[in-house]
Amino acid sequence: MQNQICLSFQCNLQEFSCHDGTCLNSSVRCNGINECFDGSDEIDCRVLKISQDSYLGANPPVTDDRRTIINVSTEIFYIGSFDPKAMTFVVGFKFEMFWFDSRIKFANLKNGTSGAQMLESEKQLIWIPKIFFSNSLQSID
Ligand SMILES: [Ca+2]
Repeated sequence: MQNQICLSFQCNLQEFSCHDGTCLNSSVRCNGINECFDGSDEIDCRVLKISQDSYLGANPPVTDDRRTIINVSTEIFYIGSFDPKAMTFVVGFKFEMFWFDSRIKFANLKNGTSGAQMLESEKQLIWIPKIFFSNSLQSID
């Protein structure tokens, strides 16, 4: 497949150039709606850019000293019942993990929930830390 790129010097930095040279606001690029006459604003809207030949999703990203750094944040927003006999308590919390994977590149990202989103099939390709709480009443994924 051959892609043709039409450069338009009429578009400003906040605009996207359709293949026919029409300038549209960049917010319409990869929003799921064909605004360009030729639909070029919805071409190649994938979010995840990895080399499927060299990226191994089973392997974590490592730093130069062969470590994988994962920053963890926990926010407890609810403390419920406490049963001292059973030695259990109920708590609601938000658990977030942050890490950097230099093997992954993203494109076509938008602020908020509009626009291109990473597909579930794309999420399956990347390495994500597996976390489990062995002493919880319910499994948490
Ligand atoms: Ca569009």
